Amino acid sequence: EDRPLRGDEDLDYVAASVPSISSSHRESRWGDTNPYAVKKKLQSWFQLPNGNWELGRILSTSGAESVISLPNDKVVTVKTEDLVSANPDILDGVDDLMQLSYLNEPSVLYNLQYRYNQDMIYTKAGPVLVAVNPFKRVSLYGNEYIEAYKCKAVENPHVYAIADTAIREMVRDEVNQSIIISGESGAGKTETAKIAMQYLAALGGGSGIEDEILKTNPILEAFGNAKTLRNDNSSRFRKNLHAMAMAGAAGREKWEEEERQGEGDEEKRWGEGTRMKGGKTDICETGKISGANIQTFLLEKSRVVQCTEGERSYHIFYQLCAGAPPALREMLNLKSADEYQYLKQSNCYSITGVNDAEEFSVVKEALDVVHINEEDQQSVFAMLAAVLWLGNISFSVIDNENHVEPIEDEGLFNVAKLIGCGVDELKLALSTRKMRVGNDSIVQKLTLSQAIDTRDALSKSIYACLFEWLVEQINKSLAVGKRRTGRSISILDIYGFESFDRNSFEQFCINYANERLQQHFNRHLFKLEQDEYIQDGIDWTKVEFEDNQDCLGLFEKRPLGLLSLLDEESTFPNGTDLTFANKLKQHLSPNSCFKGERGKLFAVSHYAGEVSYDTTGFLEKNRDLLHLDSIQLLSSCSCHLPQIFASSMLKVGGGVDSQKLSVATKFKSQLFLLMKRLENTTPHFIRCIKPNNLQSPGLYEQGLVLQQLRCCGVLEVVRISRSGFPTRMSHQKYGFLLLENVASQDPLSVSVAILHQFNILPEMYQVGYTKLFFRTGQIGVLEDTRNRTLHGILRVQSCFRGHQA
Ligand code: AD9
Ligand code: MG
Repeated sequence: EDRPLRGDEDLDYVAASVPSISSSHRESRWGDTNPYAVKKKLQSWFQLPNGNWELGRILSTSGAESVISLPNDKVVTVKTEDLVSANPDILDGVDDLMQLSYLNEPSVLYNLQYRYNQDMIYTKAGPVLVAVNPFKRVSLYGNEYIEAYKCKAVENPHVYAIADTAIREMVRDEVNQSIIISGESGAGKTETAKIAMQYLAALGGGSGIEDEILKTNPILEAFGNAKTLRNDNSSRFRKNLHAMAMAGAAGREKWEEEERQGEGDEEKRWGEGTRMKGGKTDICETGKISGANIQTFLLEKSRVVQCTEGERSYHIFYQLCAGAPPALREMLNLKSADEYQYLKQSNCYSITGVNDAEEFSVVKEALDVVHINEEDQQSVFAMLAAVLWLGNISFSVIDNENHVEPIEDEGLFNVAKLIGCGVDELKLALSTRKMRVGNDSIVQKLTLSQAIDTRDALSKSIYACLFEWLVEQINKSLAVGKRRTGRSISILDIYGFESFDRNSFEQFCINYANERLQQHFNRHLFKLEQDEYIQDGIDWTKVEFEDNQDCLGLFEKRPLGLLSLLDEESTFPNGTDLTFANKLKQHLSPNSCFKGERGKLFAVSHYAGEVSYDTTGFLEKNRDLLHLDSIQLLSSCSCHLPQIFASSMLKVGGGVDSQKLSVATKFKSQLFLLMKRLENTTPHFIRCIKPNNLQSPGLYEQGLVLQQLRCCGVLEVVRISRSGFPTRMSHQKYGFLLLENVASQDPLSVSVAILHQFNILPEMYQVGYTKLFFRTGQIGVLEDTRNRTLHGILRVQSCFRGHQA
């Protein structure tokens, strides 16, 4: 007699062959009355005129044309070649996109949406974690979850799981780790970085270092974040948090011992929709945090003096105006936000749901935690007030050549008092410039627009220096008395690729950085793929990968690359944005990634698409000059912060006489340092996706998501794996489809027999030691047959059960 068919057993067989579908998902599907309705076999993706994909049921196919019915019961005739294969139902909502048999765009979009609708915002794409912003509180965080991931009780994709893997690999391999988070504005990078930090902090470290690390967030966000049209709490700088942790040989032994103890425990259920494996692995002893360091890049200085309608300047200004206690208000002569020109111009003072006065106390408390003393805190607030008052300084014309002088009013007096200089010196610094002609120095008077530029440049520099100084103080506090031994985990919160209607110098720098990071990403993925092929004895030369080296060359080549030409033109006294654009066209046209456009425009073919840049303002932003007169003014001040700022500016510039480093050059060298650091780490990638532009929950716009998946390299992962042999199966999986009895054969021969039986072409697969590797799409026929066969088995089962009853 054949063995009796027990429903559960075979269900498990099916489930087991689709690795790690979450159990809640498994249950909801298996709760259906007819779980194996083989509907996907007849279904295909079809793109509607609006670009969205719909799942259509194929009613008939006559070669070139197919008739399909759409979910709204509309029946349309379409070209068969426009149809894109849909995955079998069984693969709905898999937690790793690589498990999809068909790795096409609609399938990827659908899978993410399927999960998003159930608040499963995290999904793996092979080695990459995709996080779709929920724009609402989701119950996925907190100590209970942290504990569960720590003891590996849950396996669902999560930031915690990434952080946990990073810590484990750091301890096990004694290699530094990095968690690289990217995505466009509002996608959730900063929140994700905080979630990862939460996990690291929960490891403890003693002496309050965990709390200090977490308290850096409110400070950096107050001084470096602002409300923009895209995100109420947009970071206007990028950061790398570098957490030092203990990872020695002793730690490793303890670790391995615990790992061994954790093995072999049976599965338990934990929470809803999660799978739990018992066995506690306490990593606290080994991965303890011993210190940290924060590196920041590219603070958007221009926001201090200029911002668009409906946006705000940095949060801290509004917090100070709203929350400063009376004594401080008096000392700084503080007014309300709407009395300062810099804050007034954008006509936006508050953020829905945010109380700036309360936030001010949070920041103050955080400053205490990172050991910035009361006196220094007052100096910080004085610098902020000075910047606000600078914005209120206005000028009057004093001669018929449009030369100006600052008006002696409240603004001027307050600035002089707050930075500690004489009113006359301040007036002079804002309205004249010393020039050197031969060995003589002459004084030139400034026109109105020159004076305003000088004033604004001073405000921007004070703010940028203040930000840098704060970061430095935080770093001192995070490092004080803490051992710098052991290994580290870096958490990078960086700009994603940006492409707007008008793209300027900022996008130019950001996209250049992304091009570098993309290369790092590609090389890492390539290596992972290659390792897997080699391990399984596959000929990996049959796999081709593209690289973005050409585009990087366009930026970095010397002397004829975008960056060199920009620096060269920035040092020419007669250089303008137009002469710069022309020079680019003259020298770079042969590069296939470059396209000259009319006037001041040029375009670059980035890995994520073509971007057209407008060179207007490029040279000035790149020079970022603060006149020597202003630096000298600051160094003559009696307050200590302005003095520190002046000396740091002189240091960066290499002394009084030398040319200051250009912004692009400084950025490039920061980027190189960062890349060098990253190259010595094991990277973990998190890609954040913004599902809609309204910052509202539950809304998933396919087109928007698709464009981001493309830009942040998720589709690249898919593409890279498609260009190889993306579908991998164990040798046994299809054994039962064989017409002959194969029970006695070894798994490898079973595989070969199946390939023959289904006439799969030799170039379409590779037989590895442990797995079969298929080119993309090959698995469809096998999968259909398998489903039909299983469907048959189930029918038999239900008959059998019915019979028993
Ligand atoms: V920007 O480039 O700095 O402008 P980010 O950093 O990518 O941007 P941010 O982390 O600030 O975006 O997220 C934007 C908003 O999305 C947050 O203020 C939250 O309201 C919301 N968000 C993001 N991630 C989560 C989450 N995991 N859970 C709940 C979230 N809300
Ligand atoms: Mg951010």
